[in-house]
Amino acid sequence: MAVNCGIVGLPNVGKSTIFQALTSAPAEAANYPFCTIEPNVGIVTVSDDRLDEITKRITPQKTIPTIIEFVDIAGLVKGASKGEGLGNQFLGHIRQVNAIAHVVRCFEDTEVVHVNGKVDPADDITTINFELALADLEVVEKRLSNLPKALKSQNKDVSGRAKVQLPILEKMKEHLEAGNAARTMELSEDDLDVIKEFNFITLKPVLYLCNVDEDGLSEDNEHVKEVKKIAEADGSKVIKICGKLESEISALETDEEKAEFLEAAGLEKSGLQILTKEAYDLLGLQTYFTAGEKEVRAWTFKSGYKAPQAAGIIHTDFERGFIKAEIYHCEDLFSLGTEQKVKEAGKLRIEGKEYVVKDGDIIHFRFNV
Ligand SMILES: Nc1nc2c(ncn2[C@@H]2O[C@H](COP(=O)(O)OP(=O)(O)O)[C@@H](O)[C@H]2O)c(=O)[nH]1
Ligand SMILES: [Mg+2]
Repeated sequence: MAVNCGIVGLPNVGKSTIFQALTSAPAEAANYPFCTIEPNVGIVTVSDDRLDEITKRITPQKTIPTIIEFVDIAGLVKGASKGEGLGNQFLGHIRQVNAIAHVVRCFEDTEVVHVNGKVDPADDITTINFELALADLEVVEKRLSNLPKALKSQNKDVSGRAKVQLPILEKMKEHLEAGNAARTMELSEDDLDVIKEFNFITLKPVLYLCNVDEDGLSEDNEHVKEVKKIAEADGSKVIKICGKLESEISALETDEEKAEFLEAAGLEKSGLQILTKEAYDLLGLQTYFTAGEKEVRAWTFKSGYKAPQAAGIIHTDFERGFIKAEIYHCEDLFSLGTEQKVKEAGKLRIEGKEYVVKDGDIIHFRFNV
């Protein structure tokens, strides 16, 4: 399942620094054939303690974590929606991502020029969000101008679709014109389904990423406090990261060195580990595992998936030919110690097509093609 998160923000806020730190230890691309391989796309493994614990108990030949793609989206400046900067090119990239990490400069450094001359998170966020709202507005207006024709279409599918889209898009137009993000509108699941085809940018979930200096990590500075206020009103999450520190950590060679560095800095996890985890949660993603002697592997699925859908993530044949799934939970493995003991304790279950997969399930699919 290809899941990706776009990194946006004004120029010089630290996007590329964070992106480069994130992707300094790239995942082995061969394991992830569905990924996009482009210079501004990085495949980042999602660290998961449970995967390490399963590996210890099963001792497979190899362990493959699940991943998330990060896309460094440059070119967002005032006027981007009108083609300023990299304008349209950037907008094309951002329409394709599942979630947005919005980097906000919350560090002071006279050596690093701010595009508007001073560090002002509220103003920066407004600028970016305004451009994104304008970009969506353009899509809405274009569709609205085509609707009268579509409404008169002989094709019932076309006219029917236009009819349900009309009131939603009209409401959305007003909302966007006021500079608001579409995600702050009240829209039902059905509404969302009807407008899915437009890939609205401001409907995507957002995570604000405060790029702070080292002091800002332990205590929120004024800039961070401001971002938190905005995010709260917006229903978005905020995390802090120190781009400079992350790039120092990522330059270290071994995991041991990285762990020592973090400990010395008084940190439990790197900002990047927190970011990948948060991005994962933001998207409502969960993990199940497959575990055999050859390979222990983590797989990403959307919460609510039933067993055949989850199987389809491994291979479409698994979904088509799904028969049943043998399932136990990783916590049972951790408490009982071995797969054999899990079986003896009666914790291994056979589930059918209607089973809703749980985060942390260890699954063996039976299928027939
Ligand atoms: N002091 C400080 N400088 C940073 C930090 N993160 C990035 N920079 C510097 O800010 C400048 C712009 O960073 P860059 O990642 O290229 O920004 P982008 O334009 O958003 O991609 C570079 O000179 C970075 O070294 C940070 O956390 N602290
Ligand atoms: Mg950059």
